Amino acid sequence: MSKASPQIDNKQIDFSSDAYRNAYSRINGVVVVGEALADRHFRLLAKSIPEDRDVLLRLGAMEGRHAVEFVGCGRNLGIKPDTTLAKKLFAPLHELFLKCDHNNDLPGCLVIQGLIVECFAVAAYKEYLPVADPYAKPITASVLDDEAEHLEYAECWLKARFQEVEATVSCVSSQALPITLSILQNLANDMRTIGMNPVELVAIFSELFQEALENIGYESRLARGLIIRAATSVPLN
Ligand code: PL3
Ligand code: FE2
Ligand code: FE2
Repeated sequence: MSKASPQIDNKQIDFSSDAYRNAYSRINGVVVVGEALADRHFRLLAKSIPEDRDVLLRLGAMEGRHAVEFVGCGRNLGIKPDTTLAKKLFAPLHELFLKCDHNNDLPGCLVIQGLIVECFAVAAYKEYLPVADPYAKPITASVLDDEAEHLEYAECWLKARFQEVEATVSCVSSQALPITLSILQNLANDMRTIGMNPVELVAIFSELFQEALENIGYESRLARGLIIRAATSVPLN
C-alpha cells in the first residue's frame, strides 16, 4: 500500500499559495500546541519521578525548543500558528494525562506522553520530512532524533516494570489511541494540502506503536489486537 502511493516531490509544492498557507497554519498550530503540552507533561513527570528529575527536565526543555523552532518554520513562510483547533483537539489527551497525574498513575502518564504522543510525533515528522520546505527540513530532521529519545525513555521505564504496568498500559492505550486518531482524522485534509499522506502517517504510527509495545514486553498478537480495536473505532475519511 505504502509503496503504491505516489511520491510527492516537494519541488512541485507551492509554499506560497493561499491553500498551502492556510493548511500549514492549522497544522503548525497542532505541532506547536503538541510540543508545548509535551513540555508541560515532562515537567510534571519530573516532579512525579524524582530519581529521573534531571533527565525529565532536559526532555521537557527539548520540547520547549521544538515549539519555538516550529513557530520559526511558520514565521519563515509568513504564517502564524492557528492554535484554536489545536487546543480543542489536544484537550481530551491533556485531560487524560492530568487525570493520571492526579491519581499518581505514572504508567498511565508515560503511556500517553512517552509512547502515544511520541509515536505520533515521530510518525508525523517522518511523513512531513520529504515534503517540508528547505527551511523546515533540517529542523524537522533534528527534532525527529529528539523524539526517538523521548520514546526510548518511556519504553525503558515501562519495560523495567512490565508485570505491574501491563494492565494500565492496555487500559490507558485503549482510551488515548482513539483520541489521537481523531486528531489525525481532523487534520487529514490539511495534511493532503501540504503534500502529506495521512493514511501513510497512520500506518507508520501503528508500526511504531506496535514496536513500542513489543519493546516493553507485549506479545506481538496482543499488541496488534489493542491497536486494531482502537483504529477501527475511528474511521479515517
Ligand atoms: C512531542 O514531542 C510533540 C507532539 C507533537 C505532535 C505533532 C503532531 C503533528 C501532526 C502533523 C504534523 C506535520 C508536521 C508539520 C510540521 C510543521
Ligand atoms: Fe517534541
Ligand atoms: Fe517529544
